[in-house]
Amino acid sequence: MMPDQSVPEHVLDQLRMIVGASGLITAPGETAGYLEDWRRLYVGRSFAVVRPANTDELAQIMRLCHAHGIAVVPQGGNTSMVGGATPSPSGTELVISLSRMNRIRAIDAIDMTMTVEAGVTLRAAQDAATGQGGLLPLSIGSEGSAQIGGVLSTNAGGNNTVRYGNARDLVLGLEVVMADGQVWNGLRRLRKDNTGYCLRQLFVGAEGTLGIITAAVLKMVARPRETAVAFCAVASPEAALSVFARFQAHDPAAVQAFEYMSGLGVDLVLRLVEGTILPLAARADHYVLIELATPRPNAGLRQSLETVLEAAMEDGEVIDAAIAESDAQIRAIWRLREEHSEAQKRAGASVKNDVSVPVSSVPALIRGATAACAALLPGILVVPFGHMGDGNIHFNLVQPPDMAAADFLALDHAIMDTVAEIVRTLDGSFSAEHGIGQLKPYMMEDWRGGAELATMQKIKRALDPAGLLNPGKVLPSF
Ligand code: 2HG
Ligand code: ZN
Repeated sequence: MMPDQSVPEHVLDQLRMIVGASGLITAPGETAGYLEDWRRLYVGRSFAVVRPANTDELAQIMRLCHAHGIAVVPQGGNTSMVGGATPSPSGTELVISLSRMNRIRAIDAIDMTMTVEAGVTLRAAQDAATGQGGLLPLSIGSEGSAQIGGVLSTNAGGNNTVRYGNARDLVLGLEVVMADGQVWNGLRRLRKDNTGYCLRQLFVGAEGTLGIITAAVLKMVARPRETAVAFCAVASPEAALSVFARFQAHDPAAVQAFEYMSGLGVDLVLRLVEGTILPLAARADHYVLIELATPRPNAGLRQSLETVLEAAMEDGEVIDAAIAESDAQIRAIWRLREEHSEAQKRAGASVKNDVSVPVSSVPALIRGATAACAALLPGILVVPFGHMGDGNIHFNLVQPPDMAAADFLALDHAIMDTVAEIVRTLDGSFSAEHGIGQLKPYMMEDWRGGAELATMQKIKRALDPAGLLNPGKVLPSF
């Protein structure tokens, strides 16, 4: 692709001067990977991808873009589920990749904090925390590629929300480059700091529409001394909830993850992802994965697992259970859960509903939405799974095998609306952890309209009056 005519050549020259020749990518062969989302729902265009090496370079880039009215699309690991980091097809937006800003600036085992740049992958940040005897308690399927800037900009949730909250609960400080190139250095490491509006929480979850996060101070927690993991076939969604309640009652501080999987979803993983095995004698329609962990010494977690599961078996809630005997078995059990996205991608077109309801309503969600989707399209594969312990279920639907993918995807809004209707009756949310991106702004008016959306629009106008930051994402208009 030739550079877009609306971008003067001298702007490209100035960008090159800021980041050096290797920091600016314009060759179509090399930009392609930045222009398509992980799900392959969107293919955008861009005249260039710029890769700043530090905050100062990014500030200069934003000053230049501000002066010329050039819109930008910040991008981290490009793992968005909602097209949040993909430019529009206009070709006029500059993609800013944060991946070169990948330094761990500081780590403090007394403060239990780490200061990391936006381009550090979540896994690298986790490893650094582990290296200091701590734990960065955020775990998501894409953690090998997802970068801290994107993780915070989307307020990622993941598997440990039940215990530690979402990404925003781990943020003590932020450094942000604003739309006009100003830098806000809010990299404070304070546990208490009541000094006016909590600005950092504005940028967390804003999907790069209010400013670009360049670094963050994250909280670490004590690393577990013991971990115990079980994979169980359960009799029903209600039984799954009851098992969760049993573990919460037994030792709420030890529940590190409580994940639900449908039988059909696990079938897909076993069929389509090599090296996965079911650790139980027979398949079932519903499964849960329980992880207990604690920094307490000699906590006897394995015994806790056995005690609670035996009682649940006696009451007919748990049909069969496998308790991991080694780290390898823990990893094998987690693979059955973490390969769900990949297996569903391999099974054909899918529609994702990243929804949440109060934890107590998860069974009603699973039952209600399963029946409604089956009625909408007979043969549809209903494969819900996810973070039952925090009420966030990925109510995903995979195309019937004999249907054309395009025909199935033409029904995406009908399917999403069908699930949303059930979610609404259960006082839930239409986007629990993946955000809004460009897939869901059309739902904002309906779900967040009135004072809430109007306030968001005012904030957007105040911080980015020219609409240069990640246009078309989150808000339907501003
Ligand atoms: C997960 O929990 C991710 O694995 C992805 O949030 C969910 O693929 C999905 O829908
Ligand atoms: Zn998830």
